Amino acid sequence: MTSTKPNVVFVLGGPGAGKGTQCARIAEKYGYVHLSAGDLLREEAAKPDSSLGKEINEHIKNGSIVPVAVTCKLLENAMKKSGKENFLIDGFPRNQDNVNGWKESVGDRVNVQCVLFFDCDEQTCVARCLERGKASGRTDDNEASLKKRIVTYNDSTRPVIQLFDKENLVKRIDASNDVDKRFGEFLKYGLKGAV
Ligand code: UP5
Ligand code: MG
Repeated sequence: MTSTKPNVVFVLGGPGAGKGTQCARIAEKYGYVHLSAGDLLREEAAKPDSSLGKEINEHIKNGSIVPVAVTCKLLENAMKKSGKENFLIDGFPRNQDNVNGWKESVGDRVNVQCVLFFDCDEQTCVARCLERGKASGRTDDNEASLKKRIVTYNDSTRPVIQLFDKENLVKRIDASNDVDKRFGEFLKYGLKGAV
């Protein structure tokens, strides 16, 4: 049966695993809309009139997770605004509360195709973020924030990936090797438009 619902691919993995880099490539090649939850939160926080800016910035710096109602609203608005049907949702859901909030507000209105899991060792993740931090201007690309981001990832996000795995939704990708080698791995996952 063909689904007429929008398709969603969740993209998860540690800080600096390469989610954003690969999503940009998949989006270009397969016509998905790339929505990074982190980018949407940073954009919202940067608005001069945002009442949520301070709270979002605190969470980002501390590597903690922004309340799901905020993130879900930003994602839903971006999906609506795009007018498109295939979405890569990068960096969400990050904990059980995110999963519950998404189910409540979006739930069956979309078809969750799969979860791309970028599996990358901690040392590589940290090294990439610190390197990027030299020029990124991100308030969380420093050693103190990275320690907290890694703890949050291990304690809160890994269990979510395990949960999706039990539902047979997870496609694991070795994210520690080079960018081009990894890109070829998507071809076998039957993303919409992939051949
Ligand atoms: N790079 C990438 N791939 C490489 C490769 N194969 N070889 C060598 N270098 C590679 O890549 C990171 C860096 O590594 C880049 O410089 C890249 O060139 C290089 P990137 O593609 O940016 O990795 P990504 O996995 O996207 O890393 P990011 O730092 O964005 O991941 P996070 O999950 O930590 O950050 P995000 O922006 O998603 O979230 C930030 C914060 O927002 C969270 O900590 C949290 O506080 C908050 N947040 C929420 O609260 N809720 C959400 O739903 C989402 C975010
Ligand atoms: Mg990213």
